Amino acid sequence: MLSGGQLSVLGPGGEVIHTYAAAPRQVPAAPPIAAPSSQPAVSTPPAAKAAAETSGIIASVPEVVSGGIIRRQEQYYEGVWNAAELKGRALAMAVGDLNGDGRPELAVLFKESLVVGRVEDRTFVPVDEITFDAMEKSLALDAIDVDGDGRAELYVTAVRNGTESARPSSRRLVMEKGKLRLAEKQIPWFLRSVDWPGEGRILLAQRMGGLNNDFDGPLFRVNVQQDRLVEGRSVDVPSPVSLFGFVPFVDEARGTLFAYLNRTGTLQVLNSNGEVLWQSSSDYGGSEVFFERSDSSAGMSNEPRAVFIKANLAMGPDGEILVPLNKGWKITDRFRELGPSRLTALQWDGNTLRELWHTQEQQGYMADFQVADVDHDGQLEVAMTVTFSRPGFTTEGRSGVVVYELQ
Ligand SMILES: [Ca+2]
Ligand SMILES: [Ca+2]
Ligand SMILES: [Ca+2]
Repeated sequence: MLSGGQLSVLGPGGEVIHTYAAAPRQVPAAPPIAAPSSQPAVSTPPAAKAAAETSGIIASVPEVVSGGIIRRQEQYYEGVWNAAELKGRALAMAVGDLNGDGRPELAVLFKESLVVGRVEDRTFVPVDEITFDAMEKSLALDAIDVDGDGRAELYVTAVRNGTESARPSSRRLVMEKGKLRLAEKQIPWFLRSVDWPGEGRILLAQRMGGLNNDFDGPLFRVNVQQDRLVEGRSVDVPSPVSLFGFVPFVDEARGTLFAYLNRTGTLQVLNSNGEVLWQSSSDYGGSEVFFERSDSSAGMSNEPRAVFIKANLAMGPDGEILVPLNKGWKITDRFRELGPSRLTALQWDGNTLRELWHTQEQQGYMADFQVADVDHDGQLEVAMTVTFSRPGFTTEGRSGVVVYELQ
């Protein structure tokens, strides 16, 4: 990484292995524009690495040297572009084929609205937009074909305002003849799609509990029957896993394990009994998205409590575990402004999670990400929604969808 006029080569755990003096450089405040594509640079001199770091994914490549010591050098892939610039503060993003034509659509969620479009020639072309009930706060978004008709539905987790009576009031939307239709509202569950071993992505739900129990009871599958979302079988997850901030994966010896972001930002690997097999020494996660509930410990002040929706974890195309990091999130204030941010890919080696690569840092808060073929060219990308400026008294704020080529 380049900072303070020095290029630091980082090891898999983020520790500095070498530091080189480098020419001063402007740190871009906005995401870099598409760089001309070239072959991945291997064993490039430090100066070339500094140039390459302005775009793309930064991989940690193991290089065995004598004496049994494994050094990791960095390898840079170019190809990062800004697929959309949107007004307002994006809360979540989802990619899926909403109309069944074989091309993906991109949906971006804001507090009270949802925008759907397509990425054509690396540009976001809006298709439709829908505005929601202002008494509800949108929190999370998924695109998944639960009813199996070949078109993904959109699932928006939302909570009805009112700290005393806050309750999930989620929605299902479908695209019909190029228009979004609110097929169902006031769904009384939190909703989240999760990559499930042996099945692919499934949609799960969980209920809200009593005042100090925000996510309560088992996680369960949901199905669509007669245009209604219905409760299906529950899935087994270890305590303390709840709906947001985990992904299961398979270890050949140990069976299904769970990568889990705990409430203090430590990334853990749990077995099915909830035993912690590994945990990170650095922080991950970080979210600015929350709803409010009454705080039974607040006493006379009646100050509500902020319940944050944990960052998404997901599986990468090669079985990597993808974990976002928004720096600065230890501030417990609900008006936290996080960033810079990056997405890290980690691989389980049977004992520890090791870093494979991370994206170049973005100077903003990463609200959400998804691996998908966003531009329909047959190659997967990582798409992420980043908040570049926040709403103020005179501005609406600005968000972007940044796309990293994985090839
Ligand atoms: Ca489509
Ligand atoms: Ca469908
Ligand atoms: Ca693509």
